[in-house]
Amino acid sequence: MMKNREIAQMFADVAEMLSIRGDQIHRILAYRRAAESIAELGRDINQIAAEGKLTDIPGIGQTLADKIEEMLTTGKLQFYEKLAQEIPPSLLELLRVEGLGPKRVKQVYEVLGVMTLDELTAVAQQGKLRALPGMGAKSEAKILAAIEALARHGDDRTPLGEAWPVAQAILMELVQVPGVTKTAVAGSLRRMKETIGDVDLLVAADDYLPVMERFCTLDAVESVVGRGPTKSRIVLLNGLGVDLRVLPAERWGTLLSYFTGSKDHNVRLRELALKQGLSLNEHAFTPVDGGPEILCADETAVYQTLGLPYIPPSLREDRGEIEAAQQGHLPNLVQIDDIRSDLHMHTTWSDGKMSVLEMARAAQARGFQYIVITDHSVSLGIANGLSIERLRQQAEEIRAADEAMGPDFRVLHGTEMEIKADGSLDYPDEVLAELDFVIASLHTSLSQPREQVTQRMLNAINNPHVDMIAHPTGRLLPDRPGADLDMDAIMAAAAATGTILEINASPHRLDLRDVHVRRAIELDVKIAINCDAHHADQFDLLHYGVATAQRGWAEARHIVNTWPVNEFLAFIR
Ligand code: DGT
Ligand code: CA
Ligand code: CA
Ligand code: ZN
Repeated sequence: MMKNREIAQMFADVAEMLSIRGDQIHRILAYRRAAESIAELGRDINQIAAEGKLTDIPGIGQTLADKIEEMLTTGKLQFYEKLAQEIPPSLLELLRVEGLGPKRVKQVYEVLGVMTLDELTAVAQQGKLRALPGMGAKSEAKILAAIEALARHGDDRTPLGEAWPVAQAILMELVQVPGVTKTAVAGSLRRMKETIGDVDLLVAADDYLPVMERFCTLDAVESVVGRGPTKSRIVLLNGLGVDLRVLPAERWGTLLSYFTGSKDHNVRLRELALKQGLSLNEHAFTPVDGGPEILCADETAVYQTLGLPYIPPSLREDRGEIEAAQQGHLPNLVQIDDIRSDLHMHTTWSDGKMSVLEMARAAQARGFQYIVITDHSVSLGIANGLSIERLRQQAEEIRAADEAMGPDFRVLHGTEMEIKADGSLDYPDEVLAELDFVIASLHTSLSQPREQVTQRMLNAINNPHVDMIAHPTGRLLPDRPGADLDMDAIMAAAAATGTILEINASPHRLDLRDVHVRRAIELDVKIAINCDAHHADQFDLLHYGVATAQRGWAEARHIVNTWPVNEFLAFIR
């Protein structure tokens, strides 16, 4: 029986094969859309088919529904088999190489007979790629570098922002099982790491069986990998693995601490315990020379037993937090309620979905005291970037909105200005001088060599009108690595000029990343946490940005949008 993921994969492969063959774009998009909507289904597609409701799935018409039926009944798709005789499926792995589009893949296949990644590496190393029309030694070297990058980054971790809502939804189900007293997310997800290997969930209950039964029969389960009385593991239809443990509530503290990790942090805790003659595991502390167990009902009790203050999960990476706790120097981490504003958002003036006033009202409703409207600049044509003339028209609308919102809320006028490929900025200085706040960012030519792309960024930082750099590296999780910036040089320049660096809270960015946040703080670079909202709903992403700041040991004082508006305005002026 074929599963959701396999059917989605089949359609995704068909889409890519059609793109290599050079089919019409709308046909390719139809298969791609079908693949996505099947991958996101919360139910087994076999059930939907049994109910005769395949065409209710978004993007599935009768033709595709017939193909799904064919796969569900025969386990095969004839259309795919026929296509595979023309376009070998092994070519699809070549498409994962950055910079290698379908046309180029077709060319290396037809001219050089290349069918696999290994063969592509070989012909590139032999210098045969550069001989193709439209290629040269430079593009050949780029492709070799991209193949290496693929080998480095090509693991299958899930972005935090995809795993988080899934975990919350499962806990919502488990908390309703009779007898359940506590539920929690653990593992890397509780530590809010940017990518997640698998989801770890914990439940406290006196009666384990109903919890396991509910867990293993969730709608989104593809398969049950292991099922026991206290622990089970499932794989969801979207491919994500989920571990669940159940224990009685009086052991909650050691259980939660153990499964929150990280492994390295746990090793340090066990060493500290042993120094006191205690062995520590997920069940309890046990005196090495015999004696009764010490049970911990919460994590504070675990740390207390070790003579430590509570250490927040986002710090538990063995990056100095144990020493800081011993010395009483743990940071007083920034919290979501400390945030008073968002400095980076888009409206219908460029590629946003709501008006200036709608964004302002939504921001006020969530407790913000000021916002900056920062639509795209002219050269980002695909995002409907603003010409100088439209930017000035927008200034009037923003002044009106500021007035309409009354004295307790400020609407400021800014821009998210492109740093162009040649390093120049998209608006002249005299236009920037008219704005309250200027963001500069890279959206194009991210793959320039390190020196060139770093210099571009330095040009922006050194411009006296530029207040902030948005999503500095431009990386996209899980697998676009972003610009190869010299971050030390960037941070030194930001510190020297008082330029703010952003933590973009969008879970596909989380850029600055945690380790860069930590470094920025050491260098006294100021940081902002922004949602880059294109719709007011995206203010909900703020917690991912705050978590990233916490993982970088940030306190509220380091984050400019925790400051009152006057303090913020004084800083940027
Ligand atoms: P992930 O899933 O790769 O994103 O990372 P984690 O940290 O969620 O790791 P995972 O799922 O393998 O295990 C969850 C937690 O359980 C981990 O953070 C610490 C604990 N744990 C698992 N295996 C070991 C182990 O062998 N030794 C110790 N000390 N702790 C472990
Ligand atoms: Ca995990
Ligand atoms: Ca796990
Ligand atoms: Zn933006």
